[in-house]
Amino acid sequence: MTSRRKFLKNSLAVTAGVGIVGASCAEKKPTALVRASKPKALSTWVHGLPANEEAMRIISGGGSALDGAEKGVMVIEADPNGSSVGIGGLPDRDGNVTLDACIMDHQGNAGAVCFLQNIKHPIAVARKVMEDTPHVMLAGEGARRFALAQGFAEENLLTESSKKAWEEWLKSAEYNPIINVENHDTIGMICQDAEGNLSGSCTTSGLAYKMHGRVGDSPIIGAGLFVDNDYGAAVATGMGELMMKTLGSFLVVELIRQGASAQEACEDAIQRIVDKLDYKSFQVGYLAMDIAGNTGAFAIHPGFNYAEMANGKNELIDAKSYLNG
Ligand code: SD4
Repeated sequence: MTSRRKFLKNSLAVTAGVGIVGASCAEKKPTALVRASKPKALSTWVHGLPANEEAMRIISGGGSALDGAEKGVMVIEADPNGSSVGIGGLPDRDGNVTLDACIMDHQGNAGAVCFLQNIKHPIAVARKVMEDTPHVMLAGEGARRFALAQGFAEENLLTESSKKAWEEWLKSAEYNPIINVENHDTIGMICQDAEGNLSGSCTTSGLAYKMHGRVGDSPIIGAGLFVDNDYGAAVATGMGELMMKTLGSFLVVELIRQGASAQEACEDAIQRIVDKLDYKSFQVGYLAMDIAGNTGAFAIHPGFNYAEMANGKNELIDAKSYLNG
């Protein structure tokens, strides 16, 4: 990695030099990556397996990466047994299920909802925000009203088992939001379609027993998800505050743009958290894919896994981590 770091430093110096003669730093960088044209789906945690199946069913049938990324995670949003996404999500400390989601397509379009209540499919609402409004994000009551106007049904998302878990938590009501792998899992997904285009999605009920009104990284473009169809895409899971402070998913994609592999980019973005923030009691996991279909994943702690599906094979893979148990 040392030589690549040197490369990054040099390329920054070159960019700075070019800046003096007036070239834009937003100029497209040359890349050695050759765009793949085989459908692929990548998503966080074990629930990524069924999400990938659905996404690949769509993409393999000629659907777009955007449709795959939306419909794939909707399977998990609709599952009442999942306690971290959509219906059945663990509530905030006052007993309200509040949902966050965002979506981004290959043209750089983005949509998001945050602090949304009583609507089971925040990802579909986020897509409507992207496609049917001039905005990127709608929050809370405004997002709920928009969803209702778009024909989404209102429903109670607090299932009996999530209510029971919350009531159990209330006995101590200890507000100590430590995310670890067994208690909370967002689904973030990256899809590539047969044309080689990338799209991504991210959806969650957020940190369990969070303060009412708390919004994490998952609906924030650049923190929970970022797609640059010229280079790659990244999603994040874990303690959202850490990704928000480092704009982690944007950082991963930017590092790919600067010449890092998807794996190196995820490792560097975790390193950025380690260098700057109090990281030891928190989990963060990044998952990335470049336009050539190369994947990368890295976490702070062991335990982060992800599902990768291509060529009819859907596999659960353990990510490497900065700390080793
Ligand atoms: C959040 N990042 O709300 C989400 C939670 C999560 O695995 O990803 N958990 O901070």
